[in-house]
Amino acid sequence: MPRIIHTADLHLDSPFSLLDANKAMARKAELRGTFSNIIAIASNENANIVIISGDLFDSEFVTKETIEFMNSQFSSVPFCKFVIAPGNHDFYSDKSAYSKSVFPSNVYIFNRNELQVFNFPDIKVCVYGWAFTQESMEKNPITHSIDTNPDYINILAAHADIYSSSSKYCPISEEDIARTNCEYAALGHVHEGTEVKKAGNTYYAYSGCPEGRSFDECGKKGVISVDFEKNSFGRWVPTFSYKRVCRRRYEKINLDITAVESKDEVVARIKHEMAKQSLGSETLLRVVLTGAVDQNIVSASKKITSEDIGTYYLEIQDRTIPLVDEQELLKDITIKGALYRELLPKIKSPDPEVSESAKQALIYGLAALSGSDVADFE
Ligand SMILES: [Mn+2]
Repeated sequence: MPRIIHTADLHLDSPFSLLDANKAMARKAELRGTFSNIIAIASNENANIVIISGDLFDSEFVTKETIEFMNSQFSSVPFCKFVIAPGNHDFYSDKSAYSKSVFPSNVYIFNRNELQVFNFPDIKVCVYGWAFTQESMEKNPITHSIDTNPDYINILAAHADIYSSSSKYCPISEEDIARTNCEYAALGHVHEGTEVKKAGNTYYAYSGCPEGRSFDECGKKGVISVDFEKNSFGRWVPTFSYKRVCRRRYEKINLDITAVESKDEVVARIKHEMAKQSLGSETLLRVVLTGAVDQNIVSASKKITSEDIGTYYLEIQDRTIPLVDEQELLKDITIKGALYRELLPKIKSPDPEVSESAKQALIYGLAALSGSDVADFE
């Protein structure tokens, strides 16, 4: 029963510029750890092939340590073949790590921007695919239907965009996928993994990235494992399972803190929300505070740390509006009311910079008009 693991978009050696230098270095190491997790699955579950559908590296600049690490990992499962289809971030060129480094003999790398095939008679598998050879690839390499061998399991490994026919990143259509006549098309490029779908007789999916690298890549991440069995008509039938491999996860929480009375209450509300979503210490969390709130509490809440709530990283974003007696101010015929009515549309602006400066103007304005000391507002 042949078994294939499908992954893509690992982006090894990503800079993690959102984090401080120490954490960025730790995350780079963890990203390599995620690759080890994939290797461990391949090893423990006796996978025949691991398909890597592009963007294994974040750029053409790959450190020697990363290459050495990769090669020791590839060599640690000699019975497993690794097929790489370079993508737009790690395109194949004379200067790329793919052509400049020597890889173990169980690693197979597509190197042309047209349809190629690796034939593995020992396990009766054919892997079709191509490589990006520069940062973009506007042509579609599936120029005709493939005359696949029915005795073989036929796989397509491709970095491609199925969502836009005008994409600069190898636009292919569902019809193209169907024309490959493959049992499975293992796609890379889209970092949000998809369900397994079917075009003609070909199943296809984006595995998504196996480890999030920013708040654009939220949630648990993993790889797709595909098992093949022959049905009574002698056709290969795949079954799919998703396996989590990520070390950490990025998550966003929107929290309406209207009527909270202290920073501690905000901390408790964040923890409550984390418990509800089962977010643990591995989480990189962005909390967006909303609601009409006393700005002293908001200022204090902005100082909540990852230690306070037990996450790996915490970012607090303030989208609150100042707690004022809105009805009173809307009717207020003095300059206070005029100020409020003037600033209200800006306070409610979706642009956080506009909203923030309007809020500050209101806080300082109202404080000044009441004769109180604005220094308290920091
Ligand atoms: Mn990518």
